[in-house]
Amino acid sequence: MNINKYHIFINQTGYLPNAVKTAYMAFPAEEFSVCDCGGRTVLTGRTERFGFDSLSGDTVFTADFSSLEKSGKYYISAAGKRSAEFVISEDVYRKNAEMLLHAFYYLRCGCELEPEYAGEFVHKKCHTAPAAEWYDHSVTRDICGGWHDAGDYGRYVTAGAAALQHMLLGCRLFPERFYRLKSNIPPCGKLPDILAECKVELDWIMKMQREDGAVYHKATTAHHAPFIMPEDDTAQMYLLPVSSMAAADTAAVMALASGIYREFDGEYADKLLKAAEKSYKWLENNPDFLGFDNPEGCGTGVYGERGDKDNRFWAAAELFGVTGEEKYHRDFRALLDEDFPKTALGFGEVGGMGALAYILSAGGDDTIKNRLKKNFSEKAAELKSLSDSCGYGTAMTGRAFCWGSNMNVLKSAMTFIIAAELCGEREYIPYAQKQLDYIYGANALGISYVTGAGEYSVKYPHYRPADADRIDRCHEGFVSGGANGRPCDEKAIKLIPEGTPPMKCFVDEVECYSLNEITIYWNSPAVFAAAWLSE
Ligand code: 9MR
Ligand code: ZN
Repeated sequence: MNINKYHIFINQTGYLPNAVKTAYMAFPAEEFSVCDCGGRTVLTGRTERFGFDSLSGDTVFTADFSSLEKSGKYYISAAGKRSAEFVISEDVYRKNAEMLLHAFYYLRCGCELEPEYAGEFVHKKCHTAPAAEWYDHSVTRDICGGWHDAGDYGRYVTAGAAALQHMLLGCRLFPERFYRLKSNIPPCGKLPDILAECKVELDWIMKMQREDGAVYHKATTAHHAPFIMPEDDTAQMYLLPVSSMAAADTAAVMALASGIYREFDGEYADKLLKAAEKSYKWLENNPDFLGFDNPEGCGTGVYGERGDKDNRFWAAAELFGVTGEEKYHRDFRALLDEDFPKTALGFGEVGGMGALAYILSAGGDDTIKNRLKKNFSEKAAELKSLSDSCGYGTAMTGRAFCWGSNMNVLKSAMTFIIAAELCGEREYIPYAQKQLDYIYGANALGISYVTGAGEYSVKYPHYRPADADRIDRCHEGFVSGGANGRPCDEKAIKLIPEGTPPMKCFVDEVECYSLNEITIYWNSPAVFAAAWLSE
């Protein structure tokens, strides 16, 4: 059991010296003090009564200790209760970002994880056998590589493309911050670590691309493996049917990547661009939506979508950005007034990714660019008012506490950063940081949702190797899915009493996949936000 002995909730990994710093408590206290770890009081202040917060069911009091800027290790106390320890330091977020990035190494498939890079969390080569098409087993392919998606060992193209987009967008916008991240992974030519890690997934997606440019939606066994190590999961691997979302996301992310890798490796950049054009050609020849649902007998993740217009929009925007060709511009404009959110940065909704690609393109129409930026401004304003009306400062509605709610928190952080950087609205910077504070422990349960980050952090994520490796602890750097007001796995339903406020619908239990799983696209927006805050 993972029990919190603290009652004052803070970002347990710490704060940048000049950051806004808030501690939260769900008990009345008039005064608080900040102590250094020798127990000396370094700051005292009065708390503020926030009042009732409906997302947590708490009456919240806050303590603002922003004026403390001196580097060091501290804790907070009030009314005889205290917080976990935290630091104030210039490099907290660089470290956080590196830890989050290194988690992707543990998810690598098809290769051995070596002690030099994985410490004790090694495993042998996994999932190396060729995969067979679901409907025609005589068609087989080598699709070795990529990242395991999550707690399961499936590999899904649209999920991979979203995770790549978050990290590659960061590289595109803030190359210095992202390229200096060190992740302790095998070196790969001259590539910065983040690009070396992303190349693993890019190479795999290229293997999922058919000769005609169509892309298999996913590669999984028929059902999720039991809790065994990946190398012991030797059931037949299948290639599930192609989808137009997979083709469009492939075109988009390959085009985005080709622009980024060109600086380091022209040949690889050409290969990426060819792959992008090939899938785009397939999309042109196949204008109708080709969705995905599991065929009978397949029980792994679906990643279905109700349309592909936003995926095609993203693909056209990235290809326009990297080639400047008018035909992509025309396709992009033709989709502009379609009804899908133009700020969405998810794995199912990718309209925001298309908007960003267009905003960042060298050509393009300024009127359209301004309109797309305005959408992000408006979205940030909406999120700011949610954050202001939440006792714990998180930009969430009750509904947003769904399976993988932490992705919603982290996407809000991304939106605040985008509004600050691309629309010049610097007032959103503290709001971006507050979302990370929530993730790292400033929430109603006082838990840090990143494994190994902070004294009271998630220890038992739903992640097969963590349970199967016989090592007592999980390695660090995984973002847990987080609180879910509509838990749907058996154990969570049993453990979470009916009527629990959404922010408190969480338990750190390995069986609870609808609360405590991990995935690549929950880590990736965290890498984006943490790396951005690293400077
Ligand atoms: O992250 C997905 C979540 O938003 C959905 O509600 C859920 C149910 O469809 O599926 C999640 O994705 C899972 C995927 O299907 C398989 N790999 C693990 C993913 C994370 O739980
Ligand atoms: Zn594997």
